[in-house]
Amino acid sequence: MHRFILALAALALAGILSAAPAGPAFARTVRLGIVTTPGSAQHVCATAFQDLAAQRSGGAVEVKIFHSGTLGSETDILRQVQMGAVDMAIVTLGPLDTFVPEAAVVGFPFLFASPGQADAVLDGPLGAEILTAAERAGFKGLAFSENGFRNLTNAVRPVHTVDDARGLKIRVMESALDRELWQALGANPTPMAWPVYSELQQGTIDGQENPLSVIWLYRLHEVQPYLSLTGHVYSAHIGLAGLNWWNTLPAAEQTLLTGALRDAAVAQRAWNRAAEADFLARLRQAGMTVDEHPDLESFKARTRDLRDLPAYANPRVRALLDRFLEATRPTQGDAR
Ligand code: EAX
Repeated sequence: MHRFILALAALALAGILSAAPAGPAFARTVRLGIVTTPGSAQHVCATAFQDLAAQRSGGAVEVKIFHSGTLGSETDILRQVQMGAVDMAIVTLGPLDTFVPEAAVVGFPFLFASPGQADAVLDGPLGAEILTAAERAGFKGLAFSENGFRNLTNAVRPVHTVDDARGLKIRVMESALDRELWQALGANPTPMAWPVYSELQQGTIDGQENPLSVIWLYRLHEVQPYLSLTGHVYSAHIGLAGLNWWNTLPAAEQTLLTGALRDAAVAQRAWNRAAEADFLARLRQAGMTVDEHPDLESFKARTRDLRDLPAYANPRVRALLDRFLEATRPTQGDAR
């Protein structure tokens, strides 16, 4: 009997060892799409994922990153993942709301008071509901990494209060919510795929909004003199896979990829936050006029009834929004 148990233990150990990096049982190339260039927040997460997946599979999993618009816009990338032409993607949550209306919940203005609160909610059961909702559109939602809090830039005038943004032609993501939001704020939103440097340069649009890392990386300071640290929306990235493709993977590979992507996301968020002050300093040095303390109350006053926007009209989405608002409610009365 003893010997039998020992033999079983030895077998189990051998099993563990054979799953260890020394002896990969499978080889796979995973095609992953992002719209942005090397150095971007998406790319930092993608390369961390690539490294972890290779390490943990003993080199069996090779993640191939398609970046810099080679697959088209984020909307195009999502379509390709849905159809199985690309296996995985890391995209901004904004464009996902066309496919998965629940995604619009995260883009509610002034929802999260801090990055830590965003992590707690998105890594918890509420975030998991968005990942699950993505399955209805043919995506396996896996992890949230981040773009960061979005800030407004423009070429016309300094924006201190919401009224200063009135009538500005602002490029927004291809997202129903963002168009509705900027309309409600009194601007003139124009949905466009990223990037938009030449449109800004030519004056087709007056402004845009993005985290500081994006503004710096895409050299928007060259064509946008004014930056207001509005931080109006927390912009999450989502790492996802095509559901049909995902379902063909053995459970062990699914676990490996999920763990690698989640750990990559945690590392990427830390990187992104540590880098932000540096990006602000660079943008200032490059000559941007920065309003560090715009009148956010004026923006918030306009955003109170945003729960009634069409982007939240679906009762399922509205109910989820209310739970997100409840989970992030400021302790001192409801500032929203
Ligand atoms: O990730 O489209 C956007 O504004 C995104 O934030 C951009 O692709 C950078």
